[in-house]
Amino acid sequence: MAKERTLSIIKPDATRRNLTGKINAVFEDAGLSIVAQKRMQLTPAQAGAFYAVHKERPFYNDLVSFMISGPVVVQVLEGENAVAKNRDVMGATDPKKAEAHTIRAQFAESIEANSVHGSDSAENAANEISFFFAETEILP
Ligand code: IDP
Ligand code: MG
Repeated sequence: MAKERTLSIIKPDATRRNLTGKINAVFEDAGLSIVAQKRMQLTPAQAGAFYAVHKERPFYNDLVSFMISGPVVVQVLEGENAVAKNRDVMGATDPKKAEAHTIRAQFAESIEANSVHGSDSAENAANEISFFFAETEILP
C-alpha cells in the first residue's frame, strides 16, 4: 500500500478542552504524520460549504453552528493507508458505538460534538485537502 494523505479536523469541542496535543499523539502513535496543520476560525460559509454533502440532513444547520462555535485545527495526515487508518483511530460517528481505544470513545462529547473529522475516501481526501491547503503548505 502506497503512502496516502487524508484531511483531519480537530473540532471545536476538542480545541475548547485543550485536547489538540492528546489527539495528535493518537495520530502519531498510529503511524500517521502531521504534514500540514493550522488552527483557524471557520466562517459560516466555509463550514457550510465543507459539509455541503450533508445539506439535506436534519442535523446540517446544527452541525454548521457547532463547527463555527470555536477554533478548529485543520491538518493533513500522511502515512500508509492513511484514509482508512485515520477512520479506524477516529472510531464510529456516535461515540457510544466507538471502540474503546478510539479518539471518539476517549474524547467525544456527543454524536455531533465528536472531536474529529476525517475524510472517508481517497477522492474526498484530495478534495478536502485542497479546500484548506495549497500544495506548498504540505511539508512531509
Ligand atoms: P463522520 O464524521 O463519522 O464521517 P458523517 O455521517 O459524515 O460522520 O457526519 C458528519 C458529522 O455530522 C459527524 O461527524 C457529526 O459531527 C455530525 N452528525 C452526524 N450524524 C449526526 C446526528 O445524527 N446528529 C447530530 N450530528 C450528527
Ligand atoms: Mg463523514
